[in-house]
Amino acid sequence: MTILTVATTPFAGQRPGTSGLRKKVSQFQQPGYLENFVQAIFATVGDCQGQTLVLGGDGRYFNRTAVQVILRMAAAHGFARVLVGRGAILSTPALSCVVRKRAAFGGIVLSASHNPGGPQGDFGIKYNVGNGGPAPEKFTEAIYLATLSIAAYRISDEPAPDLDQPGVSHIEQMQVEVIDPVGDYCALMADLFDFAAIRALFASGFTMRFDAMHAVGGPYAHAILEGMLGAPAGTVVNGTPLEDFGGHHPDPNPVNAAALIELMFAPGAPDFGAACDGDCDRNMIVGRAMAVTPSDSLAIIAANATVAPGYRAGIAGIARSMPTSTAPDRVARALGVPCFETPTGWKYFGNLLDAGMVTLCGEESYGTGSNHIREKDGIWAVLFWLNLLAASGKPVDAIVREHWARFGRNVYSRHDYEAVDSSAAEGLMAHLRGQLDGLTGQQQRGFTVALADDFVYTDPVDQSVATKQGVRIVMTDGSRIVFRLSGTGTEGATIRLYLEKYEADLARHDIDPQVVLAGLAAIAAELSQLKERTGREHPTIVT
Ligand code: VG1
Ligand code: CO
Repeated sequence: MTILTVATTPFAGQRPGTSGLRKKVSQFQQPGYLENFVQAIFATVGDCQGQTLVLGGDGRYFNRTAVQVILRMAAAHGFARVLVGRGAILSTPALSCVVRKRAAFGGIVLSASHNPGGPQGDFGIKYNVGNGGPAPEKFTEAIYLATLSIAAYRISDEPAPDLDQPGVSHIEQMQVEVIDPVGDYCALMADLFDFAAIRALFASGFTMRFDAMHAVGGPYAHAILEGMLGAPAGTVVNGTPLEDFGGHHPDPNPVNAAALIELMFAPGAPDFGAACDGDCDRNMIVGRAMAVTPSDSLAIIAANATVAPGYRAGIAGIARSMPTSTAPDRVARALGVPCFETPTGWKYFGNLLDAGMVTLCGEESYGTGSNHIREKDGIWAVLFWLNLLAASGKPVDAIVREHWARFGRNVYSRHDYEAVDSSAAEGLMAHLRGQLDGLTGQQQRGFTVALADDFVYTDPVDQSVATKQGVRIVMTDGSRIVFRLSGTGTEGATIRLYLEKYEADLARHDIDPQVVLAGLAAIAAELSQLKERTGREHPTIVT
């Protein structure tokens, strides 16, 4: 058959954000839109001849269509082999796992993660490099540059094979191998965690609810929790991936996973609750009447890392994104290991993990992971907690409270202002930046500003520099106010305001975080002219 060279013209705005290119499905459906971006990826990665690519997505609307197009384009670019998950499915962590295990050249993930799906929803595409992790920024910028000057893309005119049948077929000379999307991943999890102990825990009557939110985590949770670990059938709910996630945001936070929270806070709640997002790289951990703050979850995992067989030798270090609370820093100090502060987005953890400088990574946005792959990993975090519950014999809330008693509590909250007018949001950030020089030493509502800057990160491994990564105002007592604009939204701008206050006093650990953080929120609103500039009285989402 024939390899076609199709003339095309550039689309504006194909710059990858925090995690790949995310747009409305309708934008991706424009003729050539997906093709242009994929051509730009293949032009940037270098010689594809004879290479192996891994391909799959979170099952949302347009996933299959995109996989078929990418297969035909990969064949036209000389790839020898593409490993594609059955049904075009691979969770983000599973793709990372397969890239590493099969020593592939790279991978393409189709997902808009926690953003809603369906014809009216969002779609996304992201390139992962040979370490299994998201392409670093210099790479994504090169892809963007390529989209600006594109004149043609190459594609085979052969149809893509049936993606629901495991096995090998061909497009042109290229092998298409439809693989079991859960196999490699499940084997890796069984290596890292004490499955015998978790199995015994479930056998003893321990109860759990895992809410897969109709997203790609369902098949993984079914296979591992109800399959390998013997949790009773029905432990996993909403476990069949739907193209529109049942009309919900597949976002595991207390607002979007309200049904799980309601169950966990009601009388007769199961012992443990958890949820993952659209592509199963995020996790929410819930105990009886307690949702665990993601920053605390990272700190607790770090403090207890050695309970899991995969981490018995201890951890080399921790990395957290800048807006994530400093709770993990306290654990790192106690363990005598470094804690790195990176910009938002998992791509910044790759070098530290590859260099063996850190073992655990996390973000406040319900993302936790380790050096086992190069993406955050929702199921991994759930299994870590199960391993910890099995090893300690304690419930979630006791583990969290004991952690606070030992290290103090970093009271934390994120306020999101979604779909704000873009120029108003840019103006707010510029206004904040303009004040930074004069803030240090200023007193505000009982706090004294110790440091005010726009976060700049120099990668300790390759010395690459990322600038303008968020405005942070740090008080002398360690309290922090952080502002940044989201790089994953598809409508207007989303302003994220992150608030943190350290509370050593045990007696104050039960006060509502919003009450504890009210003073900092007021300072943030005043300094940024939030209400005046956005017209918003309240955040859209508080987590
Ligand atoms: C958000 C989170 C960030 C996360 C990113 C991708 O980015 O804040 O921590 O890495 O989503 O996660 P932003 O730029 O919107 O704040 V996922 O699960 O959407 O791939
Ligand atoms: Co995600």
